[in-house]
Amino acid sequence: MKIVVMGLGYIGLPTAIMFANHGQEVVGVDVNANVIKELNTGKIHIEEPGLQAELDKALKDNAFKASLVVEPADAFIVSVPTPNHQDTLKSCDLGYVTSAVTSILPVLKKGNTIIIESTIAPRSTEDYILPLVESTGLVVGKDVFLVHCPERVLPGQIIHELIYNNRIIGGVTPACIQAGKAIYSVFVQGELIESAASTAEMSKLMENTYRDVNIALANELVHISAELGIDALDVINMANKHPRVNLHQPGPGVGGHCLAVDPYFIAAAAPANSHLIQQARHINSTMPKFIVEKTVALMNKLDGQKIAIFGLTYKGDIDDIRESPALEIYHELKAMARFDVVAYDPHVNASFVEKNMAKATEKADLVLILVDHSEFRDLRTQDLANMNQMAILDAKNIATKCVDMSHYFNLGLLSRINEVGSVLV
Ligand code: SAJ
Repeated sequence: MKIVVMGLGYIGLPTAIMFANHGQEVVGVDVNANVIKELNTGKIHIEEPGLQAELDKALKDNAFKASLVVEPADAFIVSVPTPNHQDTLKSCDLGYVTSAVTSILPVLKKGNTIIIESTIAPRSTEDYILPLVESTGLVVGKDVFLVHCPERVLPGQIIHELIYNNRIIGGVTPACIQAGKAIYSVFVQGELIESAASTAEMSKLMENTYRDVNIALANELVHISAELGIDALDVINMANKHPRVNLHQPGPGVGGHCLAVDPYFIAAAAPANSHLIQQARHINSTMPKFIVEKTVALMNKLDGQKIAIFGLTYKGDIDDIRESPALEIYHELKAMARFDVVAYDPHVNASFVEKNMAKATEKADLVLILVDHSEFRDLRTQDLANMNQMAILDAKNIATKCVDMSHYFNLGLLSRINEVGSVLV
């Protein structure tokens, strides 16, 4: 089978290479000429464990090539970004998807299958992509097959999860589902679950929305508990001892390209019926502001000058700072021009990021932990001995070996900020 994969990013590239290394002839298409050049000379442009070795093998076997141009094939897999529109409800921008599909149309033949892997708003396959495909005169379900098959992999474990995760095969017609199954069964060992295209779209979006809403509930609990003087983290621990309760963890906000993006696609598609989802987005996207307020309140109490921010990425143990609430907090505190703000992150290489922890904490009045990097788990009070005042605001509840500091606050203990007087150690 010949497969064209459109979009060679975090999902498209590993997918293309997996097909190539399972006996298929694969052409990876991207609009970025540099990416094409690098891949054809054997270099991957993204960081993903095991992927370089997989590309080496695919190139050696002549099973994969990268190209700027779409070629005739048996199947086309579209894996391009779907950002939010900058409209009020941040709806789904299908522009890259429709332009990828449009570029396939001139080479589309009877018997071909088009699979959309990009995360898309509910009903996009049937309402927008189907008419586009049928504008060629080919009939979907009879002449060609159209499928939405959302990806669900976690960066860092992509190759393993591509093979072993279940896949939802959302067909526009029963024949489309079968065409999709035949393609993924080449290498997927998880279950291939048959569904309608619109169900597949919505289930992908709801997986991430479920987490976003659950995190918002935990963050709202932090607000409530700060007001009432109750330890929110203890409450979560207690409640989660119930066999059917799984409250998520609060934090400085929700980042990344999935949880902070996908719920808007649902909300924008059905604004009058998505109050909870919209409210959850509001709660999570205003958490950075809340953390800034608490930081300023604490710094005022401490009469402090220097803040050492620990962690800038959107979640722990990764190097990705895009859509990061931690970065937003850093910029906000910097912009106030009231404090000396230094960012320390052992995972991030950027000129404004301090790589030396001792330098970051030197004469600091507060360590503000915003990311749960594993390194911070081992942080001890004596590691911070060069601080001016021994204070930590730990928004991820990770520096648990530092709770004996003069001032240690996590999101369960915010109400105690009011009790702080200026203490120099
Ligand atoms: N977060 C919290 N509290 C929690 C859990 C997470 O504040 O209890 C925050 C994180 O710090 C981060 C954000 O949420 O800022 C998102 O992190 P995440 O680990 O929940 O998710 P992503 O965006 O890295 O990956 C998700 C995954 N989806 C689910 O687990 C349902 C992944 O499987 C999907 O493939 C990916 O979205 C995607 O592409 O949609």
